[in-house]
Amino acid sequence: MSKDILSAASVTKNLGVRLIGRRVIYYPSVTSTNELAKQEARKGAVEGTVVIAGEQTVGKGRLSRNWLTPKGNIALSIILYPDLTHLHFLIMVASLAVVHSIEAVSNLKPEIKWPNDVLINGRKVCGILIESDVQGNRVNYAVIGIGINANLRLADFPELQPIATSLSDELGREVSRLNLVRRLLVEMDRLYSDLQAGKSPYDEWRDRLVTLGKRVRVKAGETVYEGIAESVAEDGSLMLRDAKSSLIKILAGDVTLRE
Ligand code: BT5
Repeated sequence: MSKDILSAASVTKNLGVRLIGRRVIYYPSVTSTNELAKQEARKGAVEGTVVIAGEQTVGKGRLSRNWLTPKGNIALSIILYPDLTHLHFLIMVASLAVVHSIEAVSNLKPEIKWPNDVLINGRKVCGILIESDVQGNRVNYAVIGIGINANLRLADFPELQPIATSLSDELGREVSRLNLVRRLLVEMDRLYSDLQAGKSPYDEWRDRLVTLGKRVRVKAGETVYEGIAESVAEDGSLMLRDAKSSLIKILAGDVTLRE
């Protein structure tokens, strides 16, 4: 088990951020940081507030799936009040921030898999769940939930072993969650500031996608598409070239990369 101590004070100390991470709420154990962050957002929490947990008992993936967050992992949720025109960029900002922060604390080479995964050596090390409340043109809030397998022994979770990995399993040593979380917040703060200043994360995000050029199978709702992942649009959708050479635009889905 990791000995590094996560707390609101240790995370925020001299962090030097403008928005994201200027306020941190830490809980040793919660149901889901996204649920708590949404409650805080509805109460008007200051933008950039981060809810961090030592473990989650009911961590959430997309489409009501489960996200396992035993002790030693990282689970955090960031509260933002973005413009509607920026909403689709948040997944790009978040995945780039995760990649940069892992690279900053290790020599690992993370890759982004469309739409919301970060992989190392082909296995999922991080999942991102963005939940937002939109009314007309107004975004009441957006919560970016990030789960990173930091110090997780996959041998203890056989059901995840084929698809998942952790930083500690990849490195053969534990990582400092504190260093990683602090770096993640600094990267998020910088990329979000850039976005607000009109600099889009799109180009870098597209260039780092492992998905492009690959033969993929995408399940979106009840529909399954197969073809070559040709490109991504600036709104984050995947452009898939199917067997009939039609170009199909897919907003969100589950991707299987095929050899
Ligand atoms: C995701 O969903 O990848 C989004 C995960 C978001 C988790 C964060 S943690 C902080 C915040 N609070 C929350 O409650 N959630 C967010 P999805 O693409 O649907 O992937 C879910 C699938 O990944 C599951 O069905 C499992 O197969 C697999 N999975 C579950 N736990 C995992 C883990 N720790 N590592 C890798 N894969 C996992």
